[in-house]
Amino acid sequence: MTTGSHDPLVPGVEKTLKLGLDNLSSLQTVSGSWCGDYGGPQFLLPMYVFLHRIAGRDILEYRRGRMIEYFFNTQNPDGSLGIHAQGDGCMFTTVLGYTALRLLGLSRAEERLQRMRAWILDNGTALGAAPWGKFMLALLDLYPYEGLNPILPELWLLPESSPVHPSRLWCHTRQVYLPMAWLYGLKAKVPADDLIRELRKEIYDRPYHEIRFHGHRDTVADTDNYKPAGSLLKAVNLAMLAYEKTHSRHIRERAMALILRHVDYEDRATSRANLGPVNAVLNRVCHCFRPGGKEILEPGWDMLDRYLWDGHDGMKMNGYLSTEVWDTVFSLQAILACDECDLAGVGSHRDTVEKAHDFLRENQIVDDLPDSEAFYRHQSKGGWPFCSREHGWPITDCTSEGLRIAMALDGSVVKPVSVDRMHDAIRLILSFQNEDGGWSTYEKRRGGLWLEQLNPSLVFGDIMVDISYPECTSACIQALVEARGHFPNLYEDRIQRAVEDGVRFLRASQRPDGSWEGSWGVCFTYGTWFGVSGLLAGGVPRDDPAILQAVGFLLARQKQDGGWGEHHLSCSERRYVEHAQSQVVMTSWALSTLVRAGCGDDVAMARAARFLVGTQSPVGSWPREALAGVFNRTCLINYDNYRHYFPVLAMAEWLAVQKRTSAIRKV
Ligand code: LAN
Repeated sequence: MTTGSHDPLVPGVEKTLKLGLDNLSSLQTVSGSWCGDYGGPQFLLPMYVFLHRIAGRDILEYRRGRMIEYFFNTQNPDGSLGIHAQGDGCMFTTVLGYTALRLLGLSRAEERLQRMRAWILDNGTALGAAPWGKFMLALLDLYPYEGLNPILPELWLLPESSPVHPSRLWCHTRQVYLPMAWLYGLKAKVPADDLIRELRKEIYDRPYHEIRFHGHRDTVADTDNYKPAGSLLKAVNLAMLAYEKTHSRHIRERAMALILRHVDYEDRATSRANLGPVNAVLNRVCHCFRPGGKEILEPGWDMLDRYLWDGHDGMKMNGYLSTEVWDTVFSLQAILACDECDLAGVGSHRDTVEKAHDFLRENQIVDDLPDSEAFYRHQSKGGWPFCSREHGWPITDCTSEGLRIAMALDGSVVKPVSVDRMHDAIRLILSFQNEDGGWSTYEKRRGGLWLEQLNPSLVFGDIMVDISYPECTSACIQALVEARGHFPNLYEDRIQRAVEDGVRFLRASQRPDGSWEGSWGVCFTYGTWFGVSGLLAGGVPRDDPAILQAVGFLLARQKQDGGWGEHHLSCSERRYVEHAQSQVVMTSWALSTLVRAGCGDDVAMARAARFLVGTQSPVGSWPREALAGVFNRTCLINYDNYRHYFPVLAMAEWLAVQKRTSAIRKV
């Protein structure tokens, strides 16, 4: 099989790329961004529905219908809901989903609900829901607070030097447990009505008043018990219980007031979007229960409703305010890669690129927050968020990808990102680096790894500390190296050192089989794409054993049809689990990795390219397949636009090499 310019594969790839580019371009929104379905986690929509019950706010008729459709479309044949839309039954999400459907107006007699309820009763009832599920039920008076392990507000009063002070936690965990602690302190619940009294009969197998809930604090269904409580967590829970029974009212009041200051700060700092969907709901639940809360709630509903997504399978709550910055940087990377192989990516899509670049420029965060230290916020100035500027939380890799695009288009767009702003981004990236050489997601690592033993969620893994990740580290290395080329002499020594340390982290996190474990995509295919790209950017030569081993890892997993397919169980089981079918997005990551690594196996790469050509639809897009995004080991999330830009990016990189080598051959 030849892959030179005479091979029919090259014109086939060219045609595929042109169509893919046009399709990508047609998906751009009026604001210049790309933005996609970000559903997957199944606990979010119920939380949205619960909040409406608590706040007494109606959900529009159209939305109600589409939400019901969503639950039904993602329901498993056995009646359950998974923790994510493609997962096996999970008590946490099935009980919340069932309750949400009842709140949305469905009758218990509805066949779908009967099946759901049968699953709940067969698998241990709501008593086995993971702690976040029980907490949400408690707010509706469907589970009493004495059946919960305490979430003490007083933790916020600990000295900041304490190793368990909340400021040491990963920001998502911190911001979720913040409103939870306040609501726990208040034992907040809405008065039960007839529907709630009926529900009490439906989600348990015994009369509610006969259940000794305090004996079920640690009851958890097998389906929900990914990270079982260890002896340290159990001991801490007992100690907190003892404290809860004897706590001083005065100290509690101080803690509660402090928490509300943090809640209000987070609302202000994010234009009421809040860091993520869970604290967006819970902060609002807090407002429902505080004096004068209605005035705080009222102006914020529009922002909350931006989390809703009316998708192909119904209406869901997205996992983030939007995916705009992230989708836009990768769409632009794909378009730019087409330039590299003379496919006139930018040239033929000038307007698209200008508008997208404008969007990115306008969505860089330009200021630090006032009083940020008191509220444990790292600097923000110069950063890019995952979604849009008003959200205000900068992320290490979003900042890096944003900066890379800004530098790549500097000089070719009408209004480039200013030099000062690019310098701000570089400084911010440098400030984020950890002592181990790697980069975390939002902040520098603040807590000890041992804190994971106190993970009270049980259903998620790795939520306690923002550790260094190969993905974030790779993106930061790539950005810093390109920054060194773009701004020679700027922070030269610091960048040099940062890159060297980053490379050291990547080397140390490579697994003996040559792969890297991804944390935010499925899984080893995703991680290895970043591991290899980061090492190469950091100056590691292509014949380095680390690169060769990574290439070997991928080649050994290519399927008969030329594609790669990794199952999401890889993420929870932490070993490569093959998916029965090849997946377009994973094949794109693998192909891009091999091309960048200068893999000697032309046949393998040609087969991968042929797979991508063959799976494209007539309009230039690729099919929706298994979910390829993940967080915290167990929960998948849909990056719907990955199938639109990653195949283009990978094939364009492949084609550029084909053209270069055939040009050399001609010479
Ligand atoms: C995200 C979304 C973006 C994502 C990337 C930038 C793509 C990644 O490279 C780093 C991690 C990050 C920032 C990320 C982390 C976990 C998030 C925030 C999410 C997957 C979106 C939703 C998820 C959040 C934790 C969901 C709420 C659940 C909890 C367990 C708190």
